[in-house]
Amino acid sequence: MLKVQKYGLFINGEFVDAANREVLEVYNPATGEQLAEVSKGSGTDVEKAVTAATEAQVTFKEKSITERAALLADIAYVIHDNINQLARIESLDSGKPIKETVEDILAIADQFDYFAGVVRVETDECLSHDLENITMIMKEPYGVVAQIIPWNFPFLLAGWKLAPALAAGNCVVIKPAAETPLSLLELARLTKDIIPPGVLNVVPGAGSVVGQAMISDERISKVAFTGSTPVGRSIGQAAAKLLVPATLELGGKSANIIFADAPMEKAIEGAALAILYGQGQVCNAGSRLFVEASVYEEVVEKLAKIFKKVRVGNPIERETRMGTLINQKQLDTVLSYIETGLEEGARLVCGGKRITRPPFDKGYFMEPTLFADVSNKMRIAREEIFGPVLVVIPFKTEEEAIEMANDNDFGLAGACWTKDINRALRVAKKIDTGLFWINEYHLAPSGTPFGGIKKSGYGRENHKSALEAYSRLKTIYISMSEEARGYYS
Ligand code: TAP
Repeated sequence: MLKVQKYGLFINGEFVDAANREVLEVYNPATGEQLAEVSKGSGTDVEKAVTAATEAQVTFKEKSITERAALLADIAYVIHDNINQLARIESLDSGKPIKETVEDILAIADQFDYFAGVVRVETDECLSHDLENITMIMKEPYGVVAQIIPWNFPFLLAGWKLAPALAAGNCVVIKPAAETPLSLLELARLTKDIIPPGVLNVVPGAGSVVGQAMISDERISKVAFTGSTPVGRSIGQAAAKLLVPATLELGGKSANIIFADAPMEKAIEGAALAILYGQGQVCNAGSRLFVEASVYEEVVEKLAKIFKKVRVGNPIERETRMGTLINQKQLDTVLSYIETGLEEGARLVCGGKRITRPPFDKGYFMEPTLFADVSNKMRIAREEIFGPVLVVIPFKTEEEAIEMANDNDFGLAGACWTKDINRALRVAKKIDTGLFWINEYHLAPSGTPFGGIKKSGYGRENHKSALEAYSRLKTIYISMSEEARGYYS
C-alpha cells in the first residue's frame, strides 16, 4: 500500500487548505488505490489566488530579462534533478507508462531551458525611421493569466503554458484536471524557494467551479486552455466577455496516410505508435488511418499482429508500453464507440474489450482495437474517441486520400508515409492541419509549433511565438528632432 500524500492548494508561495476545507481524493487509475488527498478549490480560493498573483505581478513584471531567464533555467534544473520522482508521480496519477512520462518530464525541463533562451533573444525593438524620431517597441506581460489543463498530459501541457507565461513576466493561476493534479502540485513544492510567492498559484478543483471562477475574474488578462472542443468553445466565449485573448488547444481526429510506396515496416510501426501512445488519449493521435487499396489487407494484417503483442501493463513498470485509461467515464465512452463501430458495419479485426483478468481488473485497461473496412462517413471515423481505437480506411488515389483527410471538423495533426518526397510535400501542403509529419509521428521537440485549426482551436505552444502570445506590445515614440534634443536634459 502506498502512503496517501496530502497537498493543499498552492497560493502565494505556500500550501493552504481550501476555504471550505473540501478535499479531492486522487486515485491510481491502474490499481484503484488512493494516492493523495488534495484540497479542492472553490471560487473563494480562486479569488485569493488571483489576488496573490495580482500583488506579485507588481514586482515580477519589473524583473529583467536576465533575471527571468535565470529563473526559468533554475526551474529546468529542478525538474531535471527530480525527473524520476516526477515521472513516477505522473505515471501513478495518469495511468501513462513510465517510459512516456519520463519523456514528458524531460520535454518540460527542456521547455523551460528553451524559453530561458528565447526570452533573451526575442527582446524589445528599437526603430529609427529617420534621424528625427526613435520608436521603442516594448514587450510587456499581460499580467495575471489563467491556465486550464486536461488529464491526458498533466505535466507536459502545464509546462508548455507555464514556461512562456513566466518568461514573458506574467503571474499565473493554473488549474490542473481534478483527476491528475499531483505532478503540478509537486512542481510547485519543488520550486517553492525559487519562484517568488504569488507568481505561480495552483488551484485544483472542478472545472465547473474553479475553472469558471478563473475565467470570470475581471483581473485575468489572458486565458490558455487545453481540453475538449465543447468546453474550449465556452472558454473562448468567456474570454471574449472579459475582452482578453485566449489560446485554445482542443480535440483532433488526425489522418495518417500510408501510400503503397511507403517504407512499410516503419510506416506500420509508426501507425501503431500514432494511436497507442498514451492509450490513444492524445489530442493529436493518428486515429484515422488511410491506406492505399493495393496494400490495405497487408497493412491491416501486420497492424493486428502488432496490436495483439503490445505489452499492456502496470504503468510504472519499465517494460509497459500501454497503461490504463484515465477513468470509468473514459472507458465507457471508448466501449460505446466500439458498439457504434459494430452497428455501423465496420469489421472488428482485434481488441474491442476491456481487459478484466487480474491484475487489470482494478483499472480501466483496454485492448488495443483495430477496425477495418471503415468508411470516412462513419461516426467512428468522424468523432474523437480518445482511446486505443484505430479505424483503417482504404483509398485509391492521392486526391481521394487528401479529400477524405480534410473531410473532418478537426484540424490538429496528420502524417503521410511514402518514399516519394514530392508527393509527401504535396500532401503535407494540402492537408488542413496545424502540424504534419512525413515518415514520422508524434515528434514535437521544443521549438516546433503545436496547435490546430478548425475545431482543434487556435494559438500555438512549444514555440517561440508562445512568448508573443503571453506578451502585449507597447509602442513608444520619442521625438529626436533637433529642437527636442535641445531641451532633453
Ligand atoms: P475537458 O472536459 O474539456 O477538461 C479540460 C479541463 O477543463 C479540465 O481541467 C477540466 O476540469 C476543465 N473544465 C471542464 N469544464 C470546464 C468549464 N465549464 N469551465 C472551465 N473549465 C472546465 O477535457 P478532458 O476530458 O479533460 O480532456 C480530453 C479532451 O481534451 C479531448 O477532447 C482532447 O482532444 C482534448 N485535448 C486536446 C489537447 C490539444 S493540445 N489540442 C491536449 C490534450 C487534450 P475538470 O476535469 O477538473 O473538472
